[in-house]
Amino acid sequence: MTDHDVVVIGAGFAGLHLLHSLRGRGLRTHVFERGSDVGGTWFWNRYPGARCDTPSLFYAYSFDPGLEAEWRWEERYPSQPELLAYLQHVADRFDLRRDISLGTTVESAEFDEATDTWRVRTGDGAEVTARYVVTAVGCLSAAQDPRFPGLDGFAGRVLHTGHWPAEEVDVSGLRVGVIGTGSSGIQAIPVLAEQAGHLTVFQRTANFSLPARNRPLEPGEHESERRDTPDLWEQARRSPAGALWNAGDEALVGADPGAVRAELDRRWEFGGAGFMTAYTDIAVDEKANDVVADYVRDRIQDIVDDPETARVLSPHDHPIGTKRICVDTDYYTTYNRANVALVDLRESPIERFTADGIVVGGREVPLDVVVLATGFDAITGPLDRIAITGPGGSLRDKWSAGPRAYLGLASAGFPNLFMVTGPGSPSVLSNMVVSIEQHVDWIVACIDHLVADGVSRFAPTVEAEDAWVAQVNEIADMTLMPRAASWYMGANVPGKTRIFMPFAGGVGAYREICDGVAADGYRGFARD
Ligand code: NA7
Repeated sequence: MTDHDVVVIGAGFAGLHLLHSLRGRGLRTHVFERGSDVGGTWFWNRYPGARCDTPSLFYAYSFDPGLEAEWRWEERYPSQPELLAYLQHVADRFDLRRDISLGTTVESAEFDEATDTWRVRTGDGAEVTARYVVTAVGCLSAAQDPRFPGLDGFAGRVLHTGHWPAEEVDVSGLRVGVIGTGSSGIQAIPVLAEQAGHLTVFQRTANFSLPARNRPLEPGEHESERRDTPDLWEQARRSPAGALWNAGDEALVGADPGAVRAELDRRWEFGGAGFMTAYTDIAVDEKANDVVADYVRDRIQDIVDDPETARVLSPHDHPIGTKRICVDTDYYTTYNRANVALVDLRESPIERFTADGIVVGGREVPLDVVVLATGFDAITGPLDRIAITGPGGSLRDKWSAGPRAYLGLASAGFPNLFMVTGPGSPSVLSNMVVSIEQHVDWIVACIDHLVADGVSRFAPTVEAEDAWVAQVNEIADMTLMPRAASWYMGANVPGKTRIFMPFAGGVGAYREICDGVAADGYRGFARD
């Protein structure tokens, strides 16, 4: 008998829900978590200003009405401390902690062909066996720490947004540099600018950012929205992005320009990523995309006082939305502060670090603290860091030319291994929590079925997987997405194969496909 029926790797949104659901089916389940507490993404990304850009109404579990009714979100968008408190509450409410080993990194998982079980080894040298392994490692949890020349000799402090220290970091009066202007940098920069003596932003690629218009929620606001939209969750589950964004149903191309301007103004004032759903063709038609991109560039010119700074902040090298759209609070106005400077790394690349700062374009910028907001080895990175070995070899080797997984849920040659929000699923293109719940429900029902049927090995066929990967690519190619050097494409990691990783066909369509596969007796999977 194995130590556990199921080992789950990770105790964030996915791992906690898995543990609760698998236990509910009577399966002996154990979770290993690298962090010293539950929370996953929301444990590690505790940098100043960290906040979710999906509204709190949707960025929550829907599986338990009692949990939903008792939790009160404070703001339109949940902050990192609030999300961490929510996940800690979930762990306690469902008595999950007794089956979670915190501070324990899974180093390897090896399939034992003799017994059809997984041997899972952890960093403390321990080994356990399990019939099934489910990875719940998140898509953005393997931080990218670029090795700049001279970095080790820098006398100041270096911090990464993706593994920010637990204790408070006080930058009052200090000279701070931020490298990176993705979502993390764009959220952290305004908060750091308020505290720091001086802040220098080192920008490689200008990004499009939309105002969040975050605000406290009125008492009863969630309740009234739920009353007005009784099948809210069901609509979100069947929607393209797993949240209701009041998406427009007309194309921009051909629409009256005055009406377009008014609609974009309205959405800009309302705030949030729903701006991107104003028209049906923004993600697929270059002409429509250009109109929206021009609109945002115009707004940047309006907000930023110095024309040269506004020019450098205006993105020109990718269609809007093809790199993850950023949602901010006071990002562009921050550049009007006297204590903030912008360095364009395209014109003056980072030459090296010295003991006292960073040399760009032949001049040294003196710094006390450097914040790396340099992102993640997305989607595959967290899985690559675990040595996963199936009967035919390692997952790392199999995926060296790009990830291959059927439905983003499982990979041929790796029996009894499931992935939550793996490559080839909507994952990062959707509201992660809705996608996580869909994957958890599907995986738990599948494992339950396999146990009942006494199946010893279950994995996708190569044919089904190849067809799925081809479909993922075809759909991506119908959009403008592959045109950007984005982390969706693996383009931010030196040497990583460039391939569009998530499924861009929408959460609702994807759910139907997964349900159809299960209803057809798990079409595309082979069993022994
Ligand atoms: P992102 O979106 O990958 O942003 C990372 C930023 O760091 C981006 O501006 C990068 O420029 C920059 N970067 C990365 N490496 C370097 C080096 N070596 N030199 C200079 N600049 C660099 O990560 P985030 O953490 O902001 O956001 C990740 C996701 O988390 C986000 O999309 C949300 O879903 C939540 P580049 O664009 O590659 O030129």
